[in-house]
Amino acid sequence: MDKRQDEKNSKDEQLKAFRVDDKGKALTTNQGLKMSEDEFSLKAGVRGPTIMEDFHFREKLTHFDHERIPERVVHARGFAVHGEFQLYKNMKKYTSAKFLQDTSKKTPVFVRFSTVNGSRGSADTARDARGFATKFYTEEGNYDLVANNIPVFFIQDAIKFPDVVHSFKPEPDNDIPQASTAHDTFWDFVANNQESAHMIMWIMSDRAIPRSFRMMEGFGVHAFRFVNDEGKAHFVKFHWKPVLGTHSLVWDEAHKLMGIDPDFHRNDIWNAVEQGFYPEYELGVQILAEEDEFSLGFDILDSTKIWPEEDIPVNIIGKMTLNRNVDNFFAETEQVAFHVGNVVPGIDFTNDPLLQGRLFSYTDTQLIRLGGPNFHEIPINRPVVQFHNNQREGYHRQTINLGKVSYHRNSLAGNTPAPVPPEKGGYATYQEKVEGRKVRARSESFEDHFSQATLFWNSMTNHEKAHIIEAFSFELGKVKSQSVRQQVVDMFANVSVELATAFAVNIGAAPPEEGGSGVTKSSPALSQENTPKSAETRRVAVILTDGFNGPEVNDVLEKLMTSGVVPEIISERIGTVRGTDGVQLKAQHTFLTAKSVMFDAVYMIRGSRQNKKFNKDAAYFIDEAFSHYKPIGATGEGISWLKVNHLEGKPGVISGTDIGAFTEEFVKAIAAHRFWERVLV
Ligand code: HDE
Repeated sequence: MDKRQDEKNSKDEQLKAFRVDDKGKALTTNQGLKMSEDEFSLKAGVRGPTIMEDFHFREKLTHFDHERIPERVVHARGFAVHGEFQLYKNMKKYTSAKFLQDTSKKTPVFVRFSTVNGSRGSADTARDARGFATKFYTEEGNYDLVANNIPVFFIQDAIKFPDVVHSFKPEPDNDIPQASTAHDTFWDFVANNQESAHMIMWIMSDRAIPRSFRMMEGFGVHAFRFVNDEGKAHFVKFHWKPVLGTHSLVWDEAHKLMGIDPDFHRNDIWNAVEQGFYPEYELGVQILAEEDEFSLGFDILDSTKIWPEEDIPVNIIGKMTLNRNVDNFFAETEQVAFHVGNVVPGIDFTNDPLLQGRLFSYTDTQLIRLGGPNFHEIPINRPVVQFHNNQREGYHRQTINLGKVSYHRNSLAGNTPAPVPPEKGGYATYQEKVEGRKVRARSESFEDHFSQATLFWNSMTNHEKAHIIEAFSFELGKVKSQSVRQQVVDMFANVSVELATAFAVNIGAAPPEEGGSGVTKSSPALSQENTPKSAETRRVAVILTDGFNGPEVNDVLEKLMTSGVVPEIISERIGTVRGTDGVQLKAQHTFLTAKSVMFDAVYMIRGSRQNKKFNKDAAYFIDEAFSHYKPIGATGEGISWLKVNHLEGKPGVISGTDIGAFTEEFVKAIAAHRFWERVLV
């Protein structure tokens, strides 16, 4: 294969065959018949009834009537992007997976991000875990890493999945509330299923309101197995680390965005990819030798536990770059079918009872959602290698299998398709020794529910703790049952008395008298403050009106863009805004179409032609940004505005007349993300 061809993305090449461009073509029925009319149904007389014979009308309406498929029972709202994965380090020592061995190769990927709770049309910024599912189209078949942005789960055994999901979905009598856990049944579940404590800490934390899909981590949650060519196994946990760092919104902002831009996360990632700001995530693995299975002080089969990164470092082994938006949302994003059981040689499972149950659920759910057993033939789901077996028929079968033989063992086709021995790349399950009595029980080693919840609490900075208290206070403040509120306070007293007391006071419950899990350790890696910070791709609202200082503003905007910042101009009307020295800029937004919550920072300039309305709108905009701790910059007449509004010199408020120094400082402030010390200002 020549090099150029090798560079091609094999999945993209495969999808080409299925793309259709209707533009400029004649309108036909699905049978290919050209139609002379598409606006009027066939009637008996111009004012008469439509007649049955109208095959075109029947076909068009029937297809329309069947356009919808059932949404996913969880993770219904999602958004996906194509990309590629490239390895930094050969992992042959641990796994025989080919895509984890060749550092020169790019493996095509398709990643679907999602919320868990809300239905397909719900808002992006709800408080929730986020799905982060990756399909690697490898030369050995599809490998799916079906991850979340939270490293633990609500429950320890898959048999309880329907229970937890029923509790957080809208309540069944009135179907309220949408995409929210702030209601009685969820918190009743939590208080009565205390294994959820650790996951709840994450859900109440800033992790559950990410700034962007591009700025969140991904976690495979379970312990999986790597198996190498010699058959030696290691336990492994998978991590995705966003190159831009892990950052969040604040709750007031997330809440407002649900109304102002329910597609906030979709817009964010779609636009980033269109603009060439390709989201990047590094793949990390935590590896544990089999003989160390019982060395961590908790059970590695328990999905409510993390492996603290300070104890078992995350080894960064490669990078994923998302670089192409889908052509068609339904065909790709909606029809993609992930399955935690899609593995390649060198990757195997463990006996985590949550993982074991998932191995059943994912195929089962596609059968109802995609309408039959041939969903692997849908273009987005096809592996880039051919598949050959004796499975046949079923709804919507597309493959035309040749020959008479569809059974094994046979002589008529030379006993093919033939199994492949492990040494030639055939998948062989790791021969773990298993014995025991059949029991329906929780292992004693799964009984500590609070230690790691406390570890998480201990690892938070002050503002992160304050946000957790606020989240509990909001959620439980919406719970009607006094008994449930009290049960939750009593439960979280086991995590931290400080935490439980703080929110008990806010929700009219009795604070605990004692509690705590006795854990004093913390894990710095759990705080988002310790992740990378960058101004790149951050959106800055530039507020100006006619008469602004043309050369100065041009200079700042250029410098911002050189630093990877994305300025967008807001003025009184969309279109040309005129500055001094003949400088003209294009305003993309007005105060009606853009709100401060849609931006990471504000750059206030004004202009000599300001009027009362402009000043009032700008004041509201900047006040709100300030209350969300966002960086604010000002030059020219913006500086006097800061003075009048008493913002000058406040944390994260940058102004100056030396443009070089101003921009440098402003870019640093944008990278800092938020100025939490304003709480005290
Ligand atoms: Fe899922 N999960 N899950 N899950 N999950 C689904 O499969 C399930 C769990 C995750 O973008 C469903 O195709 C069970 C953990 C993601 O298409 C369903 C249990 C983690 C997605 C299902 C879990 C996940 C799903 C619904 C407990 C993080 C979206 C639609 C035993 C590691 C994939 C579908 C996409 C989707 C079952 C727990 C991640 C019903 C039974 C833990 C990212 O099969």
